[in-house]
Amino acid sequence: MQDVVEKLALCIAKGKISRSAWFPPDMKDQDGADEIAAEALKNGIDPDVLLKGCMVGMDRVGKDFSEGKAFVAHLIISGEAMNVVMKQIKPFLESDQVKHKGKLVIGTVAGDLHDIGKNLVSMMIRGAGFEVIDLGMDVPTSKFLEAIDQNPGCFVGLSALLTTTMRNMESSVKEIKEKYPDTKVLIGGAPITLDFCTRIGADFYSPNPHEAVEYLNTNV
Ligand code: B12
Repeated sequence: MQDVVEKLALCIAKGKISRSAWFPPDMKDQDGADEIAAEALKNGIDPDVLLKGCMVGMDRVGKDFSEGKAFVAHLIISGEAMNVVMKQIKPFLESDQVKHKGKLVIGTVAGDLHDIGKNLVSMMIRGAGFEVIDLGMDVPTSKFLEAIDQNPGCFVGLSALLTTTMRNMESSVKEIKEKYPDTKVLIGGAPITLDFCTRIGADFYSPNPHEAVEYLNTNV
């Protein structure tokens, strides 16, 4: 079983999606995440084992990214490799055979159409074993409140890329905290700083998804 975890983690970390994928060149003609997952499920291996492989792989690439050793393109291709595995284990996830660690409701704040960073964060957090409820972009505060109401105990992630929409982030955090003071709110996006996070009363800021995963793992 450890063998499956390691093989899958390697494919995810290196972005080897399937046997026919040309990337990465040093894994040419080797099985990718797709084949390894299919074979494992055929042999009756628990989907949790595959999820673990995804988590280990995404964790490796996430660490490299936060240390500047990997780039956005690496995260995207690793995410693609993870998605082919997730597609195969989705039926098990839906039948509750895999337990999620917790839930995160995430969205880009009102007025903001930038979702690339938010999608990366979602992907990494999903890869870490959390259920992610992605509300998309240009999300009004009322939608966040509705989602929190429907998912008691969830974490909330807000993303903003424009200095103008940072104001909307501030008012979303204020309203969320007024109505759900115990809900932990994570914020991020290129113009966001730790100082801003503290000032608006959010619980956590990170410039990268990896630290957000660490925060969730320790606070779940
Ligand atoms: C791509 C892009 C667009 C695309 C967005 C497509 C999409 N689907 O996202 C399009 C073309 C739509 C766009 C539109 C606009 N854009 Co634009 N855009 C960019 C650009 C080039 C890249 C942003 C990006 O995706 N970066 C890559 C991702 C991975 O990084 P990231 O989002 O920062 O996310 C990382 C972290 O911040 C963190 N993170 C992000 N969210 C979260 C959330 C949580 C909870 C956590 C923990 C972490 C976290 O993790 C991520 C991974 O490390 C930036 C310039 C730049 N270099 O940043 C300009 C930029 C953001 N855009 C800008 C502007 C001005 C605009 C427009 C107003 C342009 C116009 N005049 O129409 C419009 C606004 C539209 C709107 N209402 O939102 C300005 C903003 C300036 C400012 N000070 O506000 C920038 C900085 C360009 C510039 N130098 O002027 N844009």
